[in-house]
Amino acid sequence: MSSTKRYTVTAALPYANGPVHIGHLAGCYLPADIYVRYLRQNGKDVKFICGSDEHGVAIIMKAKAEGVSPREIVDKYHGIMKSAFKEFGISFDVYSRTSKEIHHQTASDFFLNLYEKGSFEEKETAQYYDPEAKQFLADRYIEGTCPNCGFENAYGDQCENCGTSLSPMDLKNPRSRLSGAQPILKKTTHWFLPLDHLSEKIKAYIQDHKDWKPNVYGQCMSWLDDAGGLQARSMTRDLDWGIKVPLKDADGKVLYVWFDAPIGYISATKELLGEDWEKYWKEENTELIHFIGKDNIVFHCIIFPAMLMEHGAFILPTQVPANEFLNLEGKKISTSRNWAVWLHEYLGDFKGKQDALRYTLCANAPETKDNDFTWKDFQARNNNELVAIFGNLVNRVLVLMQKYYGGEIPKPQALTAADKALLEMVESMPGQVGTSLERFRFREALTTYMRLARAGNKYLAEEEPWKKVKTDADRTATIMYVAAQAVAQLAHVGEPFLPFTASKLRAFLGLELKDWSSLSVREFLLPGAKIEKGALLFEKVENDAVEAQLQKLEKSRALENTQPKVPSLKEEIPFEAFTKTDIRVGTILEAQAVPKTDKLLQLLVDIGIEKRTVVSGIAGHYAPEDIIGLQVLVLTNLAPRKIRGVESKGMVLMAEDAEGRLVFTQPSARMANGSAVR
Ligand code: B3M
Ligand code: ZN
Repeated sequence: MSSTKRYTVTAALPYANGPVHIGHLAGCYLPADIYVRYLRQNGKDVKFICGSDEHGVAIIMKAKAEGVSPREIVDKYHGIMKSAFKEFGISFDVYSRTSKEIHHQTASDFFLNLYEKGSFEEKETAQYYDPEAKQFLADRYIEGTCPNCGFENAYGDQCENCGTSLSPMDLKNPRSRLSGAQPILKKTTHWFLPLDHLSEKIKAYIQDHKDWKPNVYGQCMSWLDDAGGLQARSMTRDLDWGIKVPLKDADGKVLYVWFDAPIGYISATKELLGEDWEKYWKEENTELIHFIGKDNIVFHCIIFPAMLMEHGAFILPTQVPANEFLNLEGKKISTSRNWAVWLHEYLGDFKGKQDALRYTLCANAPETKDNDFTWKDFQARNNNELVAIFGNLVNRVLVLMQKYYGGEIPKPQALTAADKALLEMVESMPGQVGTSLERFRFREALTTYMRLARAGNKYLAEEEPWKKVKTDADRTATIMYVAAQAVAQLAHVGEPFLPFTASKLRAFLGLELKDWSSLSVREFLLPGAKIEKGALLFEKVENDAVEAQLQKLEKSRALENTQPKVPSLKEEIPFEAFTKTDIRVGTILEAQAVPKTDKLLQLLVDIGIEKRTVVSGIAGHYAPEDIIGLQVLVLTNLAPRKIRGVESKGMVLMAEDAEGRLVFTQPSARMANGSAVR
């Protein structure tokens, strides 16, 4: 075993069911790329691993929506994502895909390894099944209300609103996304990873990583401390798209996508390195670092480590720097509502401006809380920071250097306090930026970096070499020399953040890419060195470009508003079915909150024939004191139900809009209680 430290850095495998948008970039790909470029530049042995996640219900649903096969979907989006990442400068060493043979093999072997060890619990359980579509409803096939945050469109595996990982049984009001039908329960056999039995080990592992970002550590601990503790999780699914369960009698069953996807990191490493892959996954001196978004925390911090522990041959993740979410113009990014900035479209609309987006996304990275991307901010960051500060400094230095010295760095004379202060900043900046990066504080790192550009700009403005050149040749030479050192340092340390700009700038200055520890001021732009006159590094983003983007979003918003928001019609029923319902006019006599709930009111309703107790989920919409005396419609022959200990006989009929607002349905004139509705 060699003792050189290695880094295996992964970025979450994006589902190949749509193109990449800025939320993905800010969440994990950009910080991962900055981090990896930093390590590489500093001579570290690092492999940057990613690829498309091509299994799971997310893919099948998209295929259904587009009316094509899952295979066509993954081929299409894998291609789009791969080339967009590349053009944006995300410098993966490998961008693989989970439909590859090498991955199927690796994932099957992993499953069999655990199976043969007896790690799995084979269990027959009742699972949701769609009686109309005739299939089991795993993960994203099912939708319902999140038990954690109340979001109504949470998936069976996860709530995309609050990030909680779920299982279908956790959902309230479950419904099939295939047919809209109420699912029924049906028995099926699956293989479960007994997280419950592993929870002590997992807890010890997490507690060993108090250095993780607080949002990550906190989410893990709340998972572990959650009332029920960790639950065994099924690692297989009843689906026909995915990696076949490699066992006899497992027809129609595939590996759970969250079982196979993280193994995709391993398969991709194999694809990249051949036999050498093992060093990056098995040797203790390797740091395994997963860059992800917050919705993937539990899978990378608990489930995947549990799989690796059970397998036994692998190292465990040492860092999981997860970001929060990026919003767009104040609204949650949404693929289905086309509320997004798609990377491939940005690259088409803003040719050659990769660094402007990289800069804005890093400066606004949702590192500790959700953050917002706005086009106005993008424009301001580009025009007021990149153009007016960074670009201006570089341009002045290059132009004046040509003008005064034919592009040859002059020899400095005695240094003033201001010269020394700027040179000190030049010297100390890489170390400070590095410290921030090693703590995954990308915004802080970028701020420190830009501080040098600001200081250089200010220095030139104060020293005014363009005036001194007429009277004081020595002083002018010193100023220009000092300013050139700042520009050179920006070219070196800018590589991870602004790789396109940094490389252009290094070319103008005739500099090689260097290790940051060797960036001692008096070494890189020595007097006598020749530099080019260069060209502008950044262009302004004009108002009409921003307007065009805002209009694009406006179209999505308008489209959304024209789309029917009301629920689709239920299936036809015979007239007799309707005549069975007994709906009456009633008057609310009493109303009170049901204790320890925030949704329920207990009502006493006079329905003419008798007074009924009805429990109604309207507490969020009406205050009890406001509804006494109202006439309402009541379904009176509904079988009684006990709700939170209160027997409810009947149902008050409400109208509900797309936002979930509830209002009473009422007769349009006062009627005698007990009047029938027909
Ligand atoms: N494809 C989920 C996601 O895109 C998933 C990540 C897999 S990482 C192993 O949010
Ligand atoms: Zn939720």
